[in-house]
Amino acid sequence: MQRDTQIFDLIQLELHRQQHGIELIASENFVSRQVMEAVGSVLTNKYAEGLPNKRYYGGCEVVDKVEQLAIDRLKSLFGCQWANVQPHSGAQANAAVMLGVLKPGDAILGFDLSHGGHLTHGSPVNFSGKLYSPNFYGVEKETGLINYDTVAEIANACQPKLMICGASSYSRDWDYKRLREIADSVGALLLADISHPAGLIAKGKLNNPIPHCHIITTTTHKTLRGPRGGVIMMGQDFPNPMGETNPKGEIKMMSAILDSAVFPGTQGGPLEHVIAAKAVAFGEALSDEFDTYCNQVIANAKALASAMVKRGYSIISGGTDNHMMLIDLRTKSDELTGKLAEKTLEKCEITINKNTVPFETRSPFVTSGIRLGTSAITTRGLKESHMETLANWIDKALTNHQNDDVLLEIKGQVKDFMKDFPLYG
Ligand code: DSN
Repeated sequence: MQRDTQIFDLIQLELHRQQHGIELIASENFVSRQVMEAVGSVLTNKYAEGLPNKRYYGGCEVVDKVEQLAIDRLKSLFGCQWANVQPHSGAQANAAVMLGVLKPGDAILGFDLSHGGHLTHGSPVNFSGKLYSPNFYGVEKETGLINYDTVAEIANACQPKLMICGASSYSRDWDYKRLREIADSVGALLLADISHPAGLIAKGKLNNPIPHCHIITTTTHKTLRGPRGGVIMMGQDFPNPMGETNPKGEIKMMSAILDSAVFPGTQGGPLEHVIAAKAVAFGEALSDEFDTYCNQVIANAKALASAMVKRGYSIISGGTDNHMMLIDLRTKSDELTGKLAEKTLEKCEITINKNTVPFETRSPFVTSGIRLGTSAITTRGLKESHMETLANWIDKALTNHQNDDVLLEIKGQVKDFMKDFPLYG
């Protein structure tokens, strides 16, 4: 067969883009070569509907071992009793949990998307907001922080069946113990979607949701530095409170409910090549080297946040506990929008994303904020001492957004600088 040069030339271009630029998108990272090798392996050819040793297809003896390794490694990484590694993404993991524990129309309570939450936590444009009755909590205007007393009041008012914590742009840690008390007080199940900080949680750098939340979902490709995908975990299995029974009339355990909500509930055949890559990444994350990496991710985020504050930018909540920060550009300049900042920095090969800020006044396509994260640049090898340089470039670019000569000059400097931090060299 002829080589598909159209596609492989494009992949080469993307490799160069990743090598030359500074990647500050908080949800991205660079996987190891062995993670990519697993994703590109012959396992992509195999159908394996079902679970290890309980499949609907023959020839699964190898993928059974692969998937079991992924499950076992994930369980030891997070110290959880049960895991399903088949969700194709974080959104699929959340869809399966909701299908498993809710009926259409049930009330759910999640963190408002415009305050830092996620689409799948009840946004009206997402299945979670269309199929269920969404309610939201947010951050306080003055502090940029979640007030748990307010969450308790909202939960009491809306009586959710499922409470969701976790975010895509909240730079502070979560009080899972308090959230569980609130969930218990209204008889709700508590789901933690730890997609962003999962790697940092696994290594004990942030509060641990496993002992407090009934169900935990995460993507595997952010701070966890694995292939694109999702997983579902439970610290401990428990009888499902919805009272669903098996054919023998016994109350089904939640693990059985969630397994069948993934398949056949919301997915068909699992992606065993991706599951193999998840296993590789979980193995890497179990290492001491990954612990050092997580410390550096946080140190870099704190250093970048203070370097930006020094230059007149305001961070929502005043700082960061994790790998990211949400910057409100309005304190710096009235004309600077998230959209303009994203486009400007792109011209310098600095990749970020525009982001709504709490109590946003602009549309989600324009926004007043940007989100920066340090997972990917830390994988490249950048340290705290480099964050002043990055903040300088970001600030210089944003204050000279109309001057293409300045942007071109920064682009050249960025490219030279990143040569010292080789990627897939
Ligand atoms: N798109 C992801 C993020 O950037 O946070 C969330 O799904």
